[in-house]
Amino acid sequence: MLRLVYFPSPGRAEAIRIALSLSGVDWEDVSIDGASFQAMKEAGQLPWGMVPVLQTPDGAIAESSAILRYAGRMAGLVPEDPYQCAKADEFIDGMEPLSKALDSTFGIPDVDERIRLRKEVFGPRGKGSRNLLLLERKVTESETGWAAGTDDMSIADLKLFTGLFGLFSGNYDGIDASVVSGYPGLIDYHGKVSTDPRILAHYADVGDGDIRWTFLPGAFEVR
Ligand SMILES: N[C@@H](CCC(=O)N[C@@H](CS)C(=O)NCC(=O)O)C(=O)O
Repeated sequence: MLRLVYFPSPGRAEAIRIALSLSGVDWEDVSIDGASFQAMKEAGQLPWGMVPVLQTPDGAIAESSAILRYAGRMAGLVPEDPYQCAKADEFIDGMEPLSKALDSTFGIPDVDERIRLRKEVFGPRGKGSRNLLLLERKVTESETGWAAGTDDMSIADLKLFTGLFGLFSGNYDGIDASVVSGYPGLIDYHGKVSTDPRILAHYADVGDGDIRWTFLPGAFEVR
């Protein structure tokens, strides 16, 4: 039995959750709060002092991308071809600046200041906007439409789809779904992944009011 430990939000665990579900292995989605996080940290159960962590019979694995590669292999979402595998890895590592663009806004206690900084990140010259443009170019240039140009959906798609569109659920003050409307290539990509039968089945029970609404088909199409 594998146990994935994270906060209840999609965040850095969502791609792993999809991979574990698609793999068919026996796994448990363990949601923790701040107090349990501290307790686990103090008990030395978090290899790098952070979550997500995957508890396996061999020991705990940390770092969301490492866990995604592990779970993705079981789900058949790591390409066997070495070049395609490396391109998927490249994409995953290349996405880190998008997370970093927001990192500095998380520790800001004042909500107005937090909102101001985040609007700047996704403003005309913000780091977030630059990253969205780059990601849009990547998916538009992909011959297969999959993020890393792989023959089939890969772990890079799980990371991009959840890591990018999850930012616009309303869970983060100052960032809303209207940002995505400026990137038609990303909306097309959202359509490709969200309507893939594997992804559709995974989110079959999710409704419009759920924090995961951004993963449903049509989420960013103008209504
Ligand atoms: N590079 C790590 C970053 C993990 C990370 O930032 N985790 C956050 C939650 S999203 C965390 O554990 N924060 C609590 C803390 O740092 O005290 C990964 O990708 O897994």
